[in-house]
Amino acid sequence: MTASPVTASSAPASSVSGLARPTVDALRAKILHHLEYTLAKDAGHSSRYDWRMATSFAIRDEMLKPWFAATRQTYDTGAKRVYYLSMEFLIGRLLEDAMINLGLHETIAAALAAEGQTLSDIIEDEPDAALGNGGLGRLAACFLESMATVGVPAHGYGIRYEHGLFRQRFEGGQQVETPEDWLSQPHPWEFARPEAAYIVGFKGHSELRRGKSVWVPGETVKASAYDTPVVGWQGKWASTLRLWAGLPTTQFDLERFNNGDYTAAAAPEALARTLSRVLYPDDTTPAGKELRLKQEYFMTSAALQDILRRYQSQFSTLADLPKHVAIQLNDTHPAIAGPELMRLLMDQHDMGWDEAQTVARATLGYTNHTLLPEALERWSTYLMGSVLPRHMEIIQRIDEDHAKAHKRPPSVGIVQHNEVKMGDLAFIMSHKVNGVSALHSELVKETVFHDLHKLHPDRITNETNGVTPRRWMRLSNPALSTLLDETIGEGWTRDLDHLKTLEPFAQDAAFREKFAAAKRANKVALAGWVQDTMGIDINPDAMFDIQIKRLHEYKRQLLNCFETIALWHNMRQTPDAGWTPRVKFFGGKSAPGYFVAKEIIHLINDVARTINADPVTGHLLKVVYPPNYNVSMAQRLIPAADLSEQISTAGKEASGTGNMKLTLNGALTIGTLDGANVEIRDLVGADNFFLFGLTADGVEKRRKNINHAREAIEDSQNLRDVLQMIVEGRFSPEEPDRYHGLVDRAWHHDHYLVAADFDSYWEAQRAADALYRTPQDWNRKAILNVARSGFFSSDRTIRGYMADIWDVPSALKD
Ligand code: T68
Repeated sequence: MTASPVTASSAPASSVSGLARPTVDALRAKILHHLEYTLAKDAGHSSRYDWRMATSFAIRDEMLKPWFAATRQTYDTGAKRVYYLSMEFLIGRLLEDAMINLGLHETIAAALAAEGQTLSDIIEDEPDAALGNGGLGRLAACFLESMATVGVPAHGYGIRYEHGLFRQRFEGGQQVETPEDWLSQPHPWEFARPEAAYIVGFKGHSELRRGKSVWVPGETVKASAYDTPVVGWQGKWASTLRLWAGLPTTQFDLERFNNGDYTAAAAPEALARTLSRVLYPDDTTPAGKELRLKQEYFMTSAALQDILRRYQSQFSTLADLPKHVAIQLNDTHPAIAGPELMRLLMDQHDMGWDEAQTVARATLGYTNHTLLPEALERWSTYLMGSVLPRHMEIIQRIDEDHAKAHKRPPSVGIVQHNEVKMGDLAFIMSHKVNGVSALHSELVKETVFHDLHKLHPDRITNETNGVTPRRWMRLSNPALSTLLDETIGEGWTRDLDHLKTLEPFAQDAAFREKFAAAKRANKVALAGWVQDTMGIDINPDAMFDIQIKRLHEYKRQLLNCFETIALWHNMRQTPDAGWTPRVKFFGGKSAPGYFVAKEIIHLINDVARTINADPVTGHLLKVVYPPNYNVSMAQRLIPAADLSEQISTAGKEASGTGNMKLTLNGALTIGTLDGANVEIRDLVGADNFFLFGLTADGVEKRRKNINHAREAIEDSQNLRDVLQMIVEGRFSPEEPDRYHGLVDRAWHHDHYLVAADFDSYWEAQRAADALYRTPQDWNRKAILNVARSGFFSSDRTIRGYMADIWDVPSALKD
């Protein structure tokens, strides 16, 4: 390979101020240095992987300065720290994110170009770190970045899963899972911290020694830390993601090995490594397995030991812990933190029961992410008592104390019917409990925590979710970002409320044209990718209608699929009726054991196959379901969306965050009054949102009529035709009865009210069609969606947590 001479040696064009930024030359030299000395490769014989690693190391070097500075300032000022405990961090690719936040995008592109390398190819070479299932894990990743932008001294704590969320393939239209192996290549962003290691126990028993309970674990493992720095916008601050890997505490048994018993010799190691082997792929349904409980405790205990060690290195009295430390529990998965923190304070630091409970509660906050009753974690007292005997004792006493103090009704207990209700435990052990959208937080008060809310009326609060505008606009949508920069300045990246100043431009025809051109460019790029990867030809001038999220019955991909069939059927009957051309995109994974969701995937793929092969409607309708939806695919799809499908059964989606990303990127929403859709619609205006369907109250009432589905189907010619086509095997001629079970459930077990909402959804879709035929009006509304979506920045969410829950100020001056 011939390298061109270095010419662009002056300061790079970039927007970051205040950071001493390296020049193109300096970065080029850094990359070459890492190629040679870190990777031991000759530039002339380096692969794309080598270039990516060398580039990542060069960027990582630039992260160290803000990271060290933030850490030092936090120590020096004794600032209060925030710890975000989460079983999931769905961080995705990190290279481009770091480059953008450090203002080095163009500099790196130039440095690589000088070596004959293309930045976009290198970016694409990075595997997605898929250490999460969906919204909850992605929210944690957005929060880390926002805390680094807003200036919160923060650590995220999680597990360094060797295998993240499985990879999805389609075979004959059915989902097939294969293991994800992001760590098969070294991860350039992490620093191993073997000195930060803690022993975590399981099982054994609890015994009294001199009047004090002491836990004697039957098994132990070691949690060993790996740190990844997360820099905020313009590198003014940084946070740390600390992930734990499981290691054996006992030495390798050489004697057994020498005696030929290789399996037994390696047993302790295998056991320990299992803890950080694989992410549980079930979103919204608890796994109920011993390994999952062990993983939760493993992460939580290691985090709390680390937090106390850091605290004690700086402060003396543990009674002051809540003055200096706030710990946030991302759902109930780390809810064992309540009893574990008490155990550490009492058993290891000699604090009394009452004080330990007061300190723990003042330190902990709990975020609830779901109302689905089946999704609330419960562990059998038998399992909890055998895996964590000392914690079981503590939980029982917390429960007794609470019962006595509040003379509460029997239905409120943490321990009920031989199960530990982790939501109730988290509620009782936290000083604040929050929901994730305005509607959700109200429903939390009325449903899951109805009784506890009555006893503690000031505890539940709302923190509506948000998304980081760095990744979800600046990085993923350069076309619109540049237009925003030119039109309203760059300030929106740090303060998304600046988008308000875009509002008058909705009336400006010249701006609307530029806006439409940016959207079209994104659609052309997506269409090219669909052609290359799936061989499907789609029209960039058709409406791109996108539903991307985990497959779940309550999210109602089935409703969208039924509407797609009805649309196709109507188009075939009157192909010349002036239809608005559409491309329906689906993306998402089903939990491997979720039969009904997998059947829906199969149906969507069968429908796509049938429709895409139809010459009559080929110019009007296509269905695209790319496999293995992940963060990187979201970054590709969202900027190209015209219509955002947010169609969950009202009362079921806690918030949604994809809905926010799509609005921000100028898609109009078709949606129910569910989760954060309610706030989106309030902010963007009812005229700029396609509303349909029952309300949360309406859903509850409608369910009381046991014939709700049959009546709705009988009233809807369209829906009857759809079900008839499916049941006749129109989409599965090779196996005509493939979907008999699905159709039967639609008639008789329609728990999520697909039928009841169908006609209203159909009408809203036709209103969207009509509007799309008047591009001026569509674009005006799309611009208003962008201009009014500033509220949905995760920076705003983080400021809410800081003020309402953590009592932490920003460490940044401006
Ligand atoms: C999601 N929850 C909510 N759970 O469904 C979504 N669950 O409405 C909300 O916007 C988002 O959280 C952020 O608040 C989840 O994503 C899980 O992924 C999950 C994982 C394991 C066990 C249970």
